[in-house]
Amino acid sequence: MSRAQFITLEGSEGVGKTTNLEYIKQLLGNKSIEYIVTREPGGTELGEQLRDLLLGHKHTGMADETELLMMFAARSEHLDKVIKPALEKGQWVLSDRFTDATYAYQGGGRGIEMQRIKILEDYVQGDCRPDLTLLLDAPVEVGSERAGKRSAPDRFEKEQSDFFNKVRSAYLQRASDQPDRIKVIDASLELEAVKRQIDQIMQDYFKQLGIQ
Ligand code: T5A
Repeated sequence: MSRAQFITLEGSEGVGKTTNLEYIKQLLGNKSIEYIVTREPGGTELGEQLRDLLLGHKHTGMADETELLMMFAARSEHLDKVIKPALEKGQWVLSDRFTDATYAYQGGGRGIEMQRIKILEDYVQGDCRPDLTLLLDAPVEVGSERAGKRSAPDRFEKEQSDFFNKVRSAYLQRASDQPDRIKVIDASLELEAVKRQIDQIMQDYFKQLGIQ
């Protein structure tokens, strides 16, 4: 049996990460794989408090570097208390966002040098990286419309389309740099068509790991 896998879901606002996470849970369940589901920023008591500060509107003028460091502070706690212990116990980890989001939002969106993010990634994570990342990709207008229908905008959702175009480009750049790990899914299609793409990727992945 292969070791427990760390899978992340990424994409900009409203592309359908939370919706499709449910589908991935079903696919793992069908293979009788033990897993936990978590999210970033968040996933721990402290991380969820940091999430409230990051997404809420109390600190609208937060400096970009502060935002970056808070993302990694929440991540450090998340790795220590949730992700690493689960993987060590043999449970797969399915996370709604992880460090690719930092490269996309704080790097692409805010314009912080990618090299600085890499230094923090190495420092906080050591050699812990996702094994597989599903990047749900859709034009910014599609995601914004879907997210807008669902709830009031958080601090990030208040950004303009220029910001989200940069986020999307940074994600796509990472996918093109790391094609073995990051699989791009056309999330602009109707939900059933998105699920079919996810199913194909996951079945190939199971096969690669020798999971029947
Ligand atoms: N962040 C996070 C950083 O800046 N740096 C970091 O390092 C990290 C980790 C987190 C915010 O923090 C930022 C990024 C984010 O701004 P979040 O809640 O994780 O916030 O992210 P959001 O993108 O805001 O999450 P959403 O819940 O808005 O989007 P989802 O999960 O992608 O979308 P979902 O599944 O809720 O779907 C939205 C709506 O669309 C419908 C759904 O039913 C739902 O109503 N839908 C579809 N409709 C039609 N066709 C489809 N194919 C559909 N798929 C979903």
